[in-house]
Amino acid sequence: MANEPILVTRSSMPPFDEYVEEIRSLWETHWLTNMGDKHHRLERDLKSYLGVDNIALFTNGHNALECVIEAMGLTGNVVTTPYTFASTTHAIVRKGLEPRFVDIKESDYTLDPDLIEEAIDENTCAIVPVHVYGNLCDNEAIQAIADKHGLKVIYDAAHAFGVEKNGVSAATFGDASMFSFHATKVFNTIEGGAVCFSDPALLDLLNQWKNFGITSPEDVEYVGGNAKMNEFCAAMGICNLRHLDEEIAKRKIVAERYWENLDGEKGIKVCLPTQGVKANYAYLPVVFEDDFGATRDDVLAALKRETIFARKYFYPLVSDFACYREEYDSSATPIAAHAAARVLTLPMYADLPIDDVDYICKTVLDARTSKLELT
Ligand code: T4K
Repeated sequence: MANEPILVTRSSMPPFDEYVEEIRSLWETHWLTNMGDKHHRLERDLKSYLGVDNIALFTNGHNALECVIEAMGLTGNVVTTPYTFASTTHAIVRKGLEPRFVDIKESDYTLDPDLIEEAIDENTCAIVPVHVYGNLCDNEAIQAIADKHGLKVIYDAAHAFGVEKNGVSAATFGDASMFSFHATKVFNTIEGGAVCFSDPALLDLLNQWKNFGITSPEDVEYVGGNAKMNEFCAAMGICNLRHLDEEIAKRKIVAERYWENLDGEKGIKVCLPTQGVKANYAYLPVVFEDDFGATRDDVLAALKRETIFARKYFYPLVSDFACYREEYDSSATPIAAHAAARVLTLPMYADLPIDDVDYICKTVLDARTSKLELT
């Protein structure tokens, strides 16, 4: 049994004194939120880190996604994936749009471009693909379809902070990309999120939509909400960003040890980075195929007995949640259904000791024999 419980992830935090130093000025200014100095500074730092011209910060990734849908004035239906966190679909539905679920690719669990066109009709306004686990979607194929049909592309890039393809930042893909800066993400601002976008005209709209739709001191043009990042969260982001490359380098060592231990084992499918992609090692998904010798749930239980808490990201499919299952049939997306029924995300964070990785892998592989002993 592990000495301490090992959870699926652990938030990255800067040295305590560094954060205290960063927030010291707030006691002088008493400026705590509503797009203050820290907020502006983090925007500048992120533009530079992500290589983008336009960014808007938010309270969280979910509100960021809702806001960009609102700011683009989208109506109709949206082609998207059911293999994601509830947030992606909820944002679409909460903004009055209809999700059209399309299946994913077996290789990396991202939206399959070959299936997108079948789902498009005259009421389709956008494609919302997800760079799930930080695996990049086939952005070129998706963009070609969007251009052909005059659709917007908004990436749910919640998992893809810092990921690049052939030296190009994923934050530049499509019309917009939403990032989550939740505590569980590679880069966190405690809670937070951002939208990076190509059309500079969106900046004012996003800033207005996240601030009650206020357009001038005496006018409110939109029925906006409140989704402004506060100064304490922005300060956390400023500090965490300074250490991010080091954190990702440590994650790489952890991920590579997992792959060394697990890749090639019968019935196990891991997700290796694609050629030309600079990965962020956000998650460690493993699919247990039927010939592994134990089911995904057997493995989960075996890990739990050792106080190791893996998670079933993403099971069930969003289309199987109680709030959607009446309207959708998950057998229409068989590859997503197959992966959801067999996937586990194993513990992954920068400071996860290599000995623990070895122990987790041993427990995973031993689940085959303990299954035999139990039967
Ligand atoms: N799109 C996608 C594809 C997403 O995955 C997400 C969020 C979003 C959109 C929306 O972005 P945000 O609005 O959240 O910015 C977690 C996160 O809450 C959620 O942000 C994330 N995806 C989702 C995949 O995972 P839970 O309910 O599974 O998290 P929880 O509380 O069980 O935490 C998991 C583990 O993380 C814990 O066992 C320990 C560790 N942890 C957690 C917290 C809260 C920490 O180390 N520190 C912490 O503060 O949803």
